[in-house]
Amino acid sequence: MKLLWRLLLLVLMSTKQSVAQTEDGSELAEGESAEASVVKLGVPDTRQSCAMWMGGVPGTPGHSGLPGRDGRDGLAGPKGDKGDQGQPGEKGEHGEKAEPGLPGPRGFPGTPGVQGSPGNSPASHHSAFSVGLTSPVSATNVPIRFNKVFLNEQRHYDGISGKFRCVLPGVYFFTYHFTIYPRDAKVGLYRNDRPVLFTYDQYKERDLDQASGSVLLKLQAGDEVWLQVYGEEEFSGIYSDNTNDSTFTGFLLYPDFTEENST
Ligand SMILES: [Ca+2]
Repeated sequence: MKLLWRLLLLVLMSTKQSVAQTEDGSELAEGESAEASVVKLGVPDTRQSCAMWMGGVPGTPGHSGLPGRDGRDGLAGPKGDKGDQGQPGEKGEHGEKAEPGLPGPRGFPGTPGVQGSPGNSPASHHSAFSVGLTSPVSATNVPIRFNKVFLNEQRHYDGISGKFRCVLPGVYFFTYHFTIYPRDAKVGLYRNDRPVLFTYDQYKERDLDQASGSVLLKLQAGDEVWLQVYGEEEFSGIYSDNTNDSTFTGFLLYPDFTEENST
């Protein structure tokens, strides 16, 4: 009976020995040589029939194998922290002057300007009058006063004094037309107390004569122009009634605002 237990113990010990897993999955007891495994694959192991053989002493560990091949690259690591800001670099040299660029697009219209001050009205450059007699002239050596007004919008002709007073410097045209009756007539056109133009008519009895005259004068502001009988009463034949007129007309032909005429 003791002998049976020993045998059983030996069997258990042999099975406890470390076993190696062969490549094909079959178990190979430690200590078995490759040759033995070849024999196991191709040739029936006659030793298997002897299940009761004793195991040997464990062999010494083998030498270290050759280093294995490098492994594959690992996955990319996590993004690192943001670095500190670097110091500003030195100022660079001036670059070469570039060619002028293309013109930019047209801008928006600007805002309207402030309204200007009113200019001189063309009407302010007007000066004209046309007047006539309402009765024969009786006084001599004084301005003839024309009281019949055809036109005197600017009132530059004064019916009280009988004088035209220049307000706008410039060139003026004057003309007059007289009915002569019942005596001779001699009339002078005066400019500032000096006659510049004369008209003379000898009256013939039972006739009705007419006389006229015209002139261009360059006047300055303040100059006065008028008509007056030149001489005594025997030359005062300037006549007028309801159907016969004697007239005096003048107007500004063109203004002249040069320094010489503006004083
Ligand atoms: Ca005559």
